[in-house]
Amino acid sequence: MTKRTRSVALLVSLTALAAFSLAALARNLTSAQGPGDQQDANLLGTSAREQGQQYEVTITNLTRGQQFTPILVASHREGVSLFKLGEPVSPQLATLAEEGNTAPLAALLSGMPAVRDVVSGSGLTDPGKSVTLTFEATGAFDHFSVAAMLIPTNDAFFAINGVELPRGNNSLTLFSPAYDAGSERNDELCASIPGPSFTECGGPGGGGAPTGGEEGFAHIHAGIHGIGNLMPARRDWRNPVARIIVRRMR
Ligand SMILES: [Ca+2]
Repeated sequence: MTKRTRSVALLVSLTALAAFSLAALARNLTSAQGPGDQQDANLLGTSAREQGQQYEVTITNLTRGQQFTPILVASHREGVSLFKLGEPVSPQLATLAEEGNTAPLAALLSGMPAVRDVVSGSGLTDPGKSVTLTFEATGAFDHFSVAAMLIPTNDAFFAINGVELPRGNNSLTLFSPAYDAGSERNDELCASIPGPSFTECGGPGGGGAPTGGEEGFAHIHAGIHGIGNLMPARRDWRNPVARIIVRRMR
């Protein structure tokens, strides 16, 4: 075989190999678009989600006569805060603190790139009772926050405001005082406090309080003083009002 002949033969072989490779690639592409495609995508999605770490947070109501409304939990980067003491709260947190409605704050947080996961519980947590929620966090999204309203109050809430999650299998126990959102006057009147049936109100509470007289900034709540319908002997508290235990599940 001459040198030229060998070159041609080699070229033919390379061409055949390339054709075979292209055919195999084409088969793979066809396969990737076949019936198994959705399953593959699901597996990929599951795999991506599993890269996050799952945490369990248990919140206990430490008050004698206050219930917690549904509890919001979020994982996020360092620097995200639900509120700042001494400053006005966001309208979304005001709604949570005045009405027990987590939806506006959940929507706000969900739209933030610095937030990884937002979970809202359901139902009320009675004095002495606990509720457990699970959420995911990963990488730099290693902080979490918690918030829920105390009822019956005008705008009291407890919160964990951006705390670093425990590392490894360690659990972290935190306590929260009651905060006042500063967005509603504390008239302690049934007509101003939404919610279920309260003893002092003889039925469900009312709507929002009249505007005006709100304190204007988030602060430690001053408690129930008997200036309206609520009975301090039944509803007042001493801080802390909530115990929060968080630990990693996987
Ligand atoms: Ca207030």
